[in-house]
Amino acid sequence: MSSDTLTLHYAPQTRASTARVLLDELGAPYELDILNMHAGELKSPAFLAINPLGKVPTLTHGDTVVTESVAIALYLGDLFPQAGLTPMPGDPRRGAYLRWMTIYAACFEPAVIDKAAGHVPSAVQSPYGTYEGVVDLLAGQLGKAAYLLGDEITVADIHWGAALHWTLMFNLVLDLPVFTDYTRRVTSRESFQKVFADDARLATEHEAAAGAAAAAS
Ligand SMILES: N[C@@H](CCC(=O)N[C@@H](CS)C(=O)NCC(=O)O)C(=O)O
Repeated sequence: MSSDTLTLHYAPQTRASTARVLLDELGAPYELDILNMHAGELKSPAFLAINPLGKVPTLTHGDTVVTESVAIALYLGDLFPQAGLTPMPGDPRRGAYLRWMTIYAACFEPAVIDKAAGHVPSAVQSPYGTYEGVVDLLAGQLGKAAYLLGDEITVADIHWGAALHWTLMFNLVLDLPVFTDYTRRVTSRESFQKVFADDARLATEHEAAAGAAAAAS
């Protein structure tokens, strides 16, 4: 393994799946370190030494460790600009790109997690305002064009398409056509379909292996 190898520490059917789709879309060479979440492998000492939070996705690039899906997406997008999916500095879309990636981590995800937990924080104290405000903001943006930043797909759409896929699946956002059409447009790509299929296989294997280990103990 060369020192600049990209390794995605991975568990199927998690936020790490998005990073894997993105690596494929970018044409990046990478290795997968497949971990069985059901067997506790995300909390093993070896993995905690890489990411003390014991979470995936985690990306290592030589000695560099990148955690947090949005940071990983931004890092990879900048590393592979030749794929044509990254609004790089100088591109007029760069500001909106950074804004929407940050809205995902700082506003959308906290809002849907609060919603799932039945927690309604004060709109003034909450870093995202209200759940309804965030969802309306997103619906308004997606209603303007085929993709988040216009007519061309970017890294931001790989991220948001995957996010809407799981939030629609868990009924955390309303299945408005503006969300379902966009999600279908993004996740029908070959890259997503390949990862979804492989994840289904891996998840079945992992559950069986964890079940067998539990039964034997
Ligand atoms: N804020 C993190 C969230 C990562 C996260 O929660 N990952 C989940 C899988 S979707 C995980 O690793 N869960 C395992 C655990 O907490 O034990 C990110 O965006 O990367």
